[in-house]
Amino acid sequence: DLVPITRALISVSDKGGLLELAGSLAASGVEIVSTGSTAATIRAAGHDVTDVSAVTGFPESLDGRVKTLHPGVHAGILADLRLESHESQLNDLGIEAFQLVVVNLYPFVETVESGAEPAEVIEQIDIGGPALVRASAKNHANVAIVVDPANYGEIIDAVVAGGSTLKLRQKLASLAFEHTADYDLSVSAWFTENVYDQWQDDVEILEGDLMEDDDETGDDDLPLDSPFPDGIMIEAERDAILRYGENSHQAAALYVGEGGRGIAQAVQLHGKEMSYNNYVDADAAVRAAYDFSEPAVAIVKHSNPCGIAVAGPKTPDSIASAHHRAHDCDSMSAFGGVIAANRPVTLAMAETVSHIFTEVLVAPGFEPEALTVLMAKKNIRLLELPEDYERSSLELRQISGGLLVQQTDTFDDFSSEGWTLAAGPEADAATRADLEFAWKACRSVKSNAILLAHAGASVGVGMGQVNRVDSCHLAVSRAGDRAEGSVAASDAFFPFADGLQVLLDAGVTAVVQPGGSVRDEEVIAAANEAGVTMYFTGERHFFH
Ligand code: 93A
Repeated sequence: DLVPITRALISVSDKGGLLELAGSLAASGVEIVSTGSTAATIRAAGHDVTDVSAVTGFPESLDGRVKTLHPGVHAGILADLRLESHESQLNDLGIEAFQLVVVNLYPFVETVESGAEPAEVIEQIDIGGPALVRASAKNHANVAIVVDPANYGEIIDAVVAGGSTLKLRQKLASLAFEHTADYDLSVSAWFTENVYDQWQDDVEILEGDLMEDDDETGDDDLPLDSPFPDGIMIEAERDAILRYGENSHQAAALYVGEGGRGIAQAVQLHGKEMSYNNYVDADAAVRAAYDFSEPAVAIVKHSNPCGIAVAGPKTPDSIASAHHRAHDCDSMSAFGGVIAANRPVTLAMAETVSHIFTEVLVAPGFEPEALTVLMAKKNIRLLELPEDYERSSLELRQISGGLLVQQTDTFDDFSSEGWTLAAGPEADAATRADLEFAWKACRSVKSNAILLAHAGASVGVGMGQVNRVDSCHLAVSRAGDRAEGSVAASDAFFPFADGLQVLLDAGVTAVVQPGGSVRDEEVIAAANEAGVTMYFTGERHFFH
């Protein structure tokens, strides 16, 4: 497996160690073929060198963009001379093989770091170099590839010893692929950070409006009213480049679908640019507040509500009252929150909000005096929703390699009329109203939602847990004393009695949940034992 070295291609940007290498190769009688300034450097030192253009019969062209990209070079690198057919083809084509290729790439990273303009950076994306490196590494059975001056000593030793061993060539090939992979990673990272201006303004992306494609095949299998076409094409226009995504190392942009009326089209009246997380939270807050037809406010942190409330009784300013009560649910979490109101913001509400650090306040309008008060705060973002705001009827979620599409959970019959009494006595009117409120509010809470409510306001919300018991603990501990005498809603059934028991022990007086667990009997027994009313709704409202 020893490959004697008689012909080498050298093309290097980093000229360090070059003359020593060329000198040793020349002394061993190796023919050196080289590109532009590499050839010039070697020649200037007095060694013989063949210009690559003499090999290809083609001038180095396009300001150096095309130097070695030529079959006269690449066939000489890629020929597997263990095969007679390759050898005879090279002979027929009059191409000579290389046994050694020495390349280091255009200094892309260094150019970026120097603060160069994009055009200059792009010129430093090496194309021909990586092609040489990868071709040689692929054909390591025949060719030794050196990408780093640190390995020049080894290859000089090999030449002197009579040739390269397979072991050495394999090691060098592995280093070579690692090198080109690193190089391309640097290039792609630079593109992600810098080249958004070149993004198409109109793209088909996985956001925005759905449009049926023309392909009718397969429709027969779907019910006539199916919202799902065979294929979907989504059209949305880039609206803004955001400062960054969920974290500062993630680039992000907002695309807005045509004709939609959702949060993406809210008009920003005041404040710093909206961030990616602001949009996600504002969407969640609006979803929660707009589930109610009566004046309601939701406060969201990390896409989960930390307070949802409707107005208290006999209040002169219902939206201000709803906000006050939503804030009181968990005032610690409300710090830095995103607030959505489903009625125009009044002066009274604005005055309260202006004393609470708030990222975003989104509403269908702002009274002029409210706007004056809020605009005095430079950190709050104010978003106005269109009057005809509507949630999209379909929800899209990207998974790697595909797209999940579902109808939005727009189920809107939250009345207790269709519920079944599963345990305890029938609830009185006030308790029923609270249960209906809790059942509705709990729909906007993610992942094992448990919501405790009293008098049309949440008093403790448990969410985001990987089991329902922990959500119960969380809801109860957040409610504190307020758990006693509250009602509870659970977005899905209690699989065991343990979660419910946490609520019962805390003094919850009535519970609403879908029911349907195989252990419903145990859960019902626990409620009966505590003398607590429990209704089954028959529907669940998972939200992940
Ligand atoms: O411009 S390229 O992308 N096209 C080529 O055909 C090509 N061949 C070698 N870059 C190319 N190279 C690179 O040129 C090598 O990777 C090396 O970094 C550099 C050496 O050029 P010079 O010998 O003119 O300094």
